[in-house]
Amino acid sequence: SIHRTGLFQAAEQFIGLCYAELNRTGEEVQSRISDIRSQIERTGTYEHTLEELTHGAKMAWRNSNRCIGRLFWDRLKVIDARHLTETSDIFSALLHHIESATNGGKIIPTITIFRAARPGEAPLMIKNHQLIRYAGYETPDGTIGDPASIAFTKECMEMGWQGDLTAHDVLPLVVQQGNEPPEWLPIPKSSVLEVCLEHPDLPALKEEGLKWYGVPLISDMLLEIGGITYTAAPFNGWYMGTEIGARNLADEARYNKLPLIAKLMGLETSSEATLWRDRALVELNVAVLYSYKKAGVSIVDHHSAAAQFGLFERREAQAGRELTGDWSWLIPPVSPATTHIFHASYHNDMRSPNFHYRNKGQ
Ligand code: HEM
Ligand code: NRG
Repeated sequence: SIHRTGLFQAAEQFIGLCYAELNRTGEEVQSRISDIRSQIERTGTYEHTLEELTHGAKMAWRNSNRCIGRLFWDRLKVIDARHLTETSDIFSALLHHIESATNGGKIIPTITIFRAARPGEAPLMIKNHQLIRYAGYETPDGTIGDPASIAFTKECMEMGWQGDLTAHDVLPLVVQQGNEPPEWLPIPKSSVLEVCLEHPDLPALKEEGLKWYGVPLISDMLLEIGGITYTAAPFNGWYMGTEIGARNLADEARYNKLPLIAKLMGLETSSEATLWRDRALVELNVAVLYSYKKAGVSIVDHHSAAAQFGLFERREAQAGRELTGDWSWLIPPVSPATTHIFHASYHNDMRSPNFHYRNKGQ
């Protein structure tokens, strides 16, 4: 069938690339490809070896055009959870991912890969956007928490979950197997590392109760390797400070904290031309980096991240690979023109293996 032919071609292309990078011989490639051909003929799909899965996930990170953190692509820790079928075991694996990747603050870039979609079978899905995220509530007196979470928070409450209506209620894990109803599990507080924000020379900030969680764990993207789609493959690295300080806490449609910071700084906010927004933005970002560093939680500032990305660019050239990137996502949202990325251009071609959004392609 068309589907099997497409799958076989994708597999063939992936095995060729992957085995070459792993210094395997041409005979090994040929024998693996004929093995895959017969698996596809018999079952309509094929299974990756642990080595293919591990290297394929690393290649997917390396091909993530929007990611500035790709220098470390080869150091991804890959956890094979393909054998798990019970929802309770899947929850345990998610909690294990959170705890082992958090690693007391010395974050380990990690991906846990659950079973792939099988032909004609409804897939396994993690409904959370990130494994750890704060709830958002619309109340008559305004929004509480993270406005980005309002829709998902409603779904959780319809399933019987209840938050404390604080600005920082950690949402439960929600897993759906095929067409079964989704199931949820609260994450133990002890598993969630958080950082309270303080500023080196604005002592009043500490009293405002601003905080963020330590580890970004994206859980709603598809991982495609050699034509196989893993519908549940949560991954994490560490934060770049601007993600928190220039977006999550600063966007008007998120926590909208720039007016508060400006007030603490005593800035004149009646005229835009005082650049109070810009000055508050910088100090909020100083506070994020200072607080994570002080708490011993891995984080990178955007200048260091850009320099690391520059080294990644040179290493890719050395390896004879063409770099792909999405300029509009790679530039940091604070002082973009101070990084080399701003002054460069990138080819935004989609390579495989890669991560994809769920609505596209599935
Ligand atoms: C996007 C940094 C690790 C895959 C991003 C973004 C940043 C970033 C700043 C843009 C996010 C945004 O603007 O919302 C980092 C840093 C890492 C890291 C500092 C530290 C190690 C990883 C890992 C993976 C990964 C381990 C996968 C294995 C991606 C993908 C996107 C992305 C797929 C695009 C997400 C989307 O389209 O929404 N990364 N990343 N990153 N990163 Fe990384
Ligand atoms: N901007 C989002 C997280 C997106 C992914 N960022 C990373 N990924 N650093 C936020 O929560 O602010 N990662 O795997 O490290």
